[in-house]
Amino acid sequence: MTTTADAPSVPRSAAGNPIGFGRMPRKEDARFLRGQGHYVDDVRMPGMLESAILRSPYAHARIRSIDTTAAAALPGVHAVITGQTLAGLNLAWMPTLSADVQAVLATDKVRFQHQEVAYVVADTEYIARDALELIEVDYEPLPAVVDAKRALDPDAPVIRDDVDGRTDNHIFDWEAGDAAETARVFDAAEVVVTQEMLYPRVHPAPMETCGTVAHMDPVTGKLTVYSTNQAPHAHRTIYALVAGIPEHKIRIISPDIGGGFGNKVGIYPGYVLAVVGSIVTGRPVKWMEDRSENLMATSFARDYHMTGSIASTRDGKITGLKVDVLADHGAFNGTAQPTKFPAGFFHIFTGSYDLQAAHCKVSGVYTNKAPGGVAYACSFRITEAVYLVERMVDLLARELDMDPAQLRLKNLLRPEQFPYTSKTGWEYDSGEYPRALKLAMQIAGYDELRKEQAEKRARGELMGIGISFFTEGVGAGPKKHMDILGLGMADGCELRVHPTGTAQLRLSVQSQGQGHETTYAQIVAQELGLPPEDVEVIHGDTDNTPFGLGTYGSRSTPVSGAAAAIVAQRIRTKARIVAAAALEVSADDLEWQITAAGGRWQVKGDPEQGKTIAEIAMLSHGTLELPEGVEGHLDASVVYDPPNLTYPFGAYICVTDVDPGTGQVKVRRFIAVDDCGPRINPMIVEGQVHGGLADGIGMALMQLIAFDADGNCVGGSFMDYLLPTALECPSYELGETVTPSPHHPLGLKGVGESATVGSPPAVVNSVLDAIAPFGVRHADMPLTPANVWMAMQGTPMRTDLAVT
Ligand code: MCN
Ligand code: CUN
Repeated sequence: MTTTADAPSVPRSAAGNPIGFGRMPRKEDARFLRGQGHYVDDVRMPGMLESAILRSPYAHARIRSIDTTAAAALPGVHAVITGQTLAGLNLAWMPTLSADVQAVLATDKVRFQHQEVAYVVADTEYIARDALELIEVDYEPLPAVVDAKRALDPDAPVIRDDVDGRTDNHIFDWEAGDAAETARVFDAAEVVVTQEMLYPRVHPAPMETCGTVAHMDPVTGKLTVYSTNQAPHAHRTIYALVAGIPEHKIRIISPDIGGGFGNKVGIYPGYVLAVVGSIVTGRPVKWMEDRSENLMATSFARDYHMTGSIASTRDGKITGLKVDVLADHGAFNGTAQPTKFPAGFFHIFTGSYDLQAAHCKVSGVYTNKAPGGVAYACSFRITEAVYLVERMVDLLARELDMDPAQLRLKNLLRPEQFPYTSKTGWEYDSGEYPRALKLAMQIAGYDELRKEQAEKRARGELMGIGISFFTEGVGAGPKKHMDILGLGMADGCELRVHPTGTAQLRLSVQSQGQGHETTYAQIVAQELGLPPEDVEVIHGDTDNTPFGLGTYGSRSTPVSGAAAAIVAQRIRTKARIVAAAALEVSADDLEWQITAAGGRWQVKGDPEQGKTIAEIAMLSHGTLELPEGVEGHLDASVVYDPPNLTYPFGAYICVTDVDPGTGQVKVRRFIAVDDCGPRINPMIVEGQVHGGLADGIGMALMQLIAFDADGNCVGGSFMDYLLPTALECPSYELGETVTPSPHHPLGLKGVGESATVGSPPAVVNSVLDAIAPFGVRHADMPLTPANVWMAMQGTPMRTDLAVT
């Protein structure tokens, strides 16, 4: 793996950490590596009860009756709750983040396999699960629709007949770009290539499943909720709006989170049920889902059936792109995404290319599957968009008999075109695309790889080289395009420097493994010259942190990272005034220096005279007479409303070998050049990229949630839903270019989802390049040995429908 060394000039703290940006071990690892993390399932409250959910065995069935008598009589059971109980509290349905509703417990029908039907609160989870078996539900099975392409057929059963007057399974139509202009460009095109492709349904499968402990204190009326969630403040507001509990009487605590990947953005029925359970019993109630519940009932990602067409000149200048998408949202439109558009950032489907016209149309449909979020390192539909355009460019290269790297270099946006307004109206902030691709080609030794491939092909060996280039728009914020249920996307941030010069930074974003406790301390360290170990990062507790909408869409660094920088800069400015008063000089005579002793305001031309931030902190809290209008203490707060998204990008190259006899794919090399602007902590960024590359390899080759014709989910355990391990992943070769964002105070762009977005097309392009001698144009993910082998025989599989 290639690495980036810290700049030698970065001063270091006594503990050896860089005072500012640079490689430093993660502060949180001291507890994680010792097994001392504190997760929701570790929460034990006095008198706490446990619970379990009864789920539907059918994908579609009418509920005739539910008999809970035997379950309620089981010793140790405290409450059995059904949809009818909830209906009495007006809580049988809850709003989703896409302005749809979702059943908390089914009342009329079940609409996907494993939907929530009843809830038991008992002394222990074991008793609760025993009680589930005593609940008798009389179901009338109904035909299920699991094939999105059949969901709009006139004879398809209507899934959402809870909505008066609904006669079909259509959710929305949405389009972007200029249809007329695109048609004109296609009419004039010398070459047009069209391909249908599926980005299959996948699941984020975090190590820790979802869960919650809810306690409604009957005396104070305060609801405390411990939950595995990526957006505690948004959850608090939604609980207040939905349950009618005053917001100041709700405290959401997200302790350590064992991976989110988008799975922990939304509110699941189990969370609401734990709250209801606590209200009903007057005791704290815990609900933790098991692995199968997590895989089968919480938010999925993708499930996009896409037909792309790309137009170009004979010599390879891309002129137009159009795409028609059928989006499978499952039984409830639970899409968790902050854009005001139903298809989120699919806008970015023109990718990184300079073209004349583009148009896309997305139609959403209901099916009898679990509600699809857009979770799983999705950047809210950028993932599907990048996959589409990168497959289309490869197909065009094939059609034109051009090298796919050269075709990309010919069409990538050029540095002088930035800021660039895309054909769908988004302003890409900065980019130097050809530089990144050329660096990836150089690390890969691209020309030699092509020679090796030609030699191997001559011997009948199958080797593939796949490229992808991606641009993401991350940092959900700009008001024009975004909100969540009417809430704006600005992030609050507070910084307190204590009298002795250590500090606490309070953030609204919520780490799930991204290392925020380290990188945000490093931002403050850089701006204030404090050792990063002296800056404690506090997050995940709505009573103790300012409002903000949480961590997803790689928005933390673009939004809260900017807030942290600005709040520290405000303190530095105030510190200058205090230092000037203490030194009896004018503030203009002071200059800022970061020394081994930390950040210091010192007299220009007389560096002996100065005050460190720690000294200034004591003075600010002490007896020093502060100038007129300057308050004591060294605290500040800020609310940062980002003017635009940030647009990180990258160039990936994947080398695969395919076994001609079995279709087995081996990823031999993976080269990833990422540009997320300056890197706060290069080690953490590389860790994010490593994780994302493994994700991408898994999705491209192994991961799949498929359904049989009756709507049974075939992917409900790790025996069926295969996650990549070290065995499937090569030792990654990373590179870096740095193109700062012009509007972020530190030039930073997000990176948390980059590799998950960018890698699947590189792997797929590589495998399809390997088996090109068989005349295969396209095969859908996952490229399992069976699927690859079938493609080599000329019949690639329809991967989303399981044959049982
Ligand atoms: N960083 C940096 N320099 C940059 C950009 C980022 O050092 N120029 C650091 C950040 O400070 C942060 C980390 O990299 O410590 C990721 O930052 P960012 O890109 O801002 O992403 P978020 O913190 O908002 O994390 C969200 C993102 C998403 S949306 C998913 S999904 C995902 C991902 O992060 N889920 C993850 N990475 C994950 N990593 C882990 N371990 N677990 C998850 O659940
Ligand atoms: Cu959409 S997966 Mo991440 O944005 O939490």
